[in-house]
Parts: sequence; C-alpha cells; structure tokens
Amino acid sequence: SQIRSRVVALAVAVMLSVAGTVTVASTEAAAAVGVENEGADCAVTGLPDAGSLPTNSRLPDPFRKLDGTRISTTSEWRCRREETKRLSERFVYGEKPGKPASVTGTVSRTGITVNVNHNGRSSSFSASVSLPSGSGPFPAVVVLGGFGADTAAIRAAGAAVISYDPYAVGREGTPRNNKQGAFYSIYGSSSSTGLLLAWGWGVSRIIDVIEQSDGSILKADATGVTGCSRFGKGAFVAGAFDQRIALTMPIESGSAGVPIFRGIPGEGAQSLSSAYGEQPWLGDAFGSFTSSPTRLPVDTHQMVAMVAPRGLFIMDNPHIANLGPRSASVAALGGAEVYKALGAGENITYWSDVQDGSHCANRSEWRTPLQQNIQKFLLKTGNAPGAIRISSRALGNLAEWRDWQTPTLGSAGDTTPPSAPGTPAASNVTAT
Ligand code: MCU
Repeated sequence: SQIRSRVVALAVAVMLSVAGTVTVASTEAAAAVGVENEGADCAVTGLPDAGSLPTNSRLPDPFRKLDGTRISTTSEWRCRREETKRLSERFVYGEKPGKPASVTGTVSRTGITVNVNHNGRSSSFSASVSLPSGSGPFPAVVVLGGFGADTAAIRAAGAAVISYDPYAVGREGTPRNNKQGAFYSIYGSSSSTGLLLAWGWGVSRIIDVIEQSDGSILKADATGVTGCSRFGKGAFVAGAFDQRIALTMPIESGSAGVPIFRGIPGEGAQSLSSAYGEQPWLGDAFGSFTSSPTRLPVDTHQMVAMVAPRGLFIMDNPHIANLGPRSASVAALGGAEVYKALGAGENITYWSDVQDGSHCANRSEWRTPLQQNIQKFLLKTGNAPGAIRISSRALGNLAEWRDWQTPTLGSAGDTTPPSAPGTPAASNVTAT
C-alpha cells in the first residue's frame, strides 16, 4: 500500500503549469512514507579527510558530487543527498546511527513511551501528548523544549502536540568525553555525536513508536518538528536527518542552527567557538573548524537542502545579530535553490519579517503561515505556496556567497538532455 500511495501521489502531482507545459509539482519527489533515510543504500566513496580539505570562502556547490561531476537529473539527488548527509555527519554533527535493533513503546491520548535496545544496552524516555479537538487520528508536531513554539496555534490547526524533553536523550552540562542521556546510554558516553543529532535520534525513535502503534490516535505519516533557540537548532537537525518528518519548523535557531557557518564571523553572530564550547551541541569533529569554517566541505544551506522537497518553515528574528539572521537567510536562499531544482520551490518558507525583538516571543505574524504549513504538509488539506519574507534588517545576498549556478534537472530516467535554464524541466511522468 506504500507503493500504491506513492503512485497515487505521483499521479496527483502531475499538473499543468501556467504556461501549459507539463511539470511535476512539489510532491513528485516526496520521501516514501516510513523511510528514515532513503539513501541508506547509496555507495558513498571519496569522502574527504579532515586533513585534506581545500579552503573555499564560498558555499560548497550542493549539486556537485564527491566524484567532481554535477547531478543532472532529479533522481540523482537521492544519492547526492546521502553524500551530503555523510559529510554533515563527519564534519559537523557526528554520526546518526540507523534504527536500533529494538524499539518498542506505547502511544496513548496523553503520552508516548519509548524503549530502545541495541547491542545489549537499553534506555527509555517518554513524551507527553496533547490532542486537538476532534476524533482523530491526528497528525502531530514534536515540540522540542517548553518554549517559543505556538502550541495553541498548532492544536487549533488540528495537529497534536508531542512535548519532548531533549535533555532526556542528550543532557547539557556534560563534558564531551562524558555525554549523558538515552542516546549515550546506547552508543556510549564518549560517542563523538553531538547533542543536536542525539535529540534528532530521539525524535526518530518517537516516530518509530507511532509507526508501530495501531494508528487510532496519531498518524505515522504526518509528523512535524519545531522548537526555539537551542531547540530550533535541534528541530532543524531532526528534520534534516529523518525523511519521515513531513514538516520542519526551526525558530530563531542561531549559530549551530540554520545560519551558514561561513557567514557567522562576518555578521557578528555567536561565534563558532562559543557555540561549539557552550554545550556539546555539534559533533566533536567540528572542533577543528571553529576558526576556519571556509575549510568545511559542507555548509548549512545543504542541511536546508537535505529537507527538500519536504515542508520547511524557518522562522527567524532579524533584531538580534547574535542569532545570525542574515546568515540564516543565506542558508535558506541557498537551500531553496535545491528545492527549486527538484520542482519543490513552493515547499520552503523563510520568514524573518517580524516586529517583536524578544527572543522566542509568541508572534502573531507566524500564526497564519504556521497553520498553512500544518494544513499543507500534515493535514494535507491545503496548498498555500511557500514564501521567502526576509526582513530588510537582516537580508543576506546569496550571489555573494556562491560561485555555482542552479542546474535544470532532468526527470528520473530521462534520456534527453535537460532543457535550457529558466524553462521548466520536461517530465516523463504520466498520470496513471
Ligand atoms: C540561540 O540559541 C542559544 C544560544 O546559542 C546560546 O548561546 C544561548 O545561551 O542560549 C540560546 C538559547 O537556547 O536560548 C533559549
């Protein structure tokens, strides 16, 4: 039935564009239901070593493969995405292990329990559930931490709120060689994986449990994730690393979140060494890049791209330079180029046009786009286009940051060369 629903989604996705040309709408490349990582089987060779990295003051080309050639079809993105994931793990976040040998648990109308067993080690954690009105089953938004997300608006839109305490899975306040929490009970307190990816691993295990439940309370194929500040960093990483997450909504994430690493020093945002040192959020390997981000073979526009073509709603605050909002807008603009190339340009929203300068404030400006995103990606009842609304106070310029252009990608299995830039890619997908 998964294959069947994917075929239906493909058929529904074939639409006539305004110009009358057949194009494939955003859902065409949507991740298959129930697959945490669609590229797990891609053979990745040629990952660089930390010692052999060239300096590149511009953003790495998200379309250029490790073998030096660029992808030319949308189907090649799957394994280019896997390369991007592996680079991000090796140099930025640390490794996210695959699904543990055993994940069990329960879903009730008030809570979720998660029990994990792997290699003779076990750990567990729980989260609370708050349902919207109505009879369900409901989509759900996992809210990391207890502040900054508009949980009333989420529930009013018809999604459940899963309140998840990331510290149960990856504690703060520990040295890097003695990390604690459910993730590290399984993978070891000296794991080089940072807290952000550990928190994301916890979200993935919550989704495992929802998938295994009888589906009468929560839907397994309609999960979103959000959080503000350090939990915005966590929400961003969770969404980038689990393709079952249909909607990723980081709020005011700051350094180690959405902002491009390369832009942070010039913008005067929280420095990379401060973000690296404050808590073990990033992986241990990032330590050798805090004063030389230009050596990184990957930057956060590519984490944005890892979310594509799924729903992404980045909320940012242009009033606090320490958060790096200008660098965050560049990450969004750069990542949006991959969304566009995949035909999913309407699935990303970046919004920093807000009045209140306080960090993690409840903002009326985001209520409508938040609910539209929930309707579109979780309830599947809406189709509001995404929007890029960057405050003029913190407007980055992608052109200054890139030396690559966005290719027009051919469709899967296409044997004809891609069409000229600027025209829609021809599609060989037909409605069935
Ligand atoms: C913006 O996120 C962080 C920031 O990186 C830290 O330096 C600061 O201590 O805490 C922020 C936060 O999580 O605020 C709630």
